[in-house]
Amino acid sequence: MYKISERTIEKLRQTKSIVFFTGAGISAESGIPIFRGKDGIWNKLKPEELANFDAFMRNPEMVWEWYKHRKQIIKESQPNAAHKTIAEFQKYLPEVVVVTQNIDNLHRRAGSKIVYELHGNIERNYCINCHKFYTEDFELTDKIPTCECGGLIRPDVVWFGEYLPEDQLGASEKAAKSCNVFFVVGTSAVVYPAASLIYTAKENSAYLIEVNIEETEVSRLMNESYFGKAGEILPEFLEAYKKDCR
Ligand code: BV8
Ligand code: ZN
Repeated sequence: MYKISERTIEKLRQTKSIVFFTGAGISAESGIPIFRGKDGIWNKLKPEELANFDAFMRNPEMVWEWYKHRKQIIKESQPNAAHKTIAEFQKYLPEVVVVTQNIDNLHRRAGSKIVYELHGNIERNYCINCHKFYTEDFELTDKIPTCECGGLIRPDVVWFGEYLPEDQLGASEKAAKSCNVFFVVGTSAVVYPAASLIYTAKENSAYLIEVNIEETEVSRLMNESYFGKAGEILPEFLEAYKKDCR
């Protein structure tokens, strides 16, 4: 049981627009490994070796090996209570925006309607030559998926050194500027420009609430931090909201 503070309930009561800024930690309870920290996937493999275009051109087979592995895990995973709670908030508030760094599509699968994907979506793939898109059902059997035009097919995710999709980042910045409450859920907040949205929300004097199993480099910016699992804490916010604000 987590005690949600009176201040938080007061803020939720007054809010019209909430942004949930999420990272890999929100999908941890769905069985999807996080990136950093003791069980992070990047402990074993370095991002430089995998999540960047040069690595892909040097060794497409190895990079595809990693993404096929992650696609499999994501395919077998389900949205957890944290994703579902965020979707349920939509029943009570006029504007619930999800800004996610995750590529696992779990927010949409949980029922969230406004979802901005800053780093792409692993269920989408495209040819680097003719930009033909291949959705989830395309054959992953080949070691190196190749387009009918002969070009290499890559996952539609943002690698290090690549620009974020302008429309997603622009809409996320707009939401961070106009929301009353900005949740920061399950992110180490070390990747930019995604993490800069936290500062944008702060400058817009949104009420910042962090949900994480441990302190992060942005905990000092928060109005309140709740330490524990997102799948356990987020439902408590909704319970408190329904009890006090309905
Ligand atoms: C860019 C998609 C402009 C792929 C990802 C050199 C050249 C260019 C740029 C840079 C450079 N040096 C640095 C940069 C900037 C770089 C960056 O930020 N690097 C960092 C690491 C220092 N950024 C970029 O490159 C970006 N592009 O800047 O372009 C540009 C262009 C050209 C030239 C110059 C500039 C692109 C960044 C996007 C990279 N792609 N992913 C894929 O997923 O395969 S990043 C990757 O990290 C994921 O998207 C992930 O979501 C994201 C952030 O990590 P988190 O989500 O926070 O996950 P993490 O594991 O770190 O933390 C999990 C948290 O959850 C922890 O705090 C844990 O405590 C908590 N937790 C765990 N369990 C739970 C929990 N919390 C609650 N409940 C639980 N149960
Ligand atoms: Zn092609």
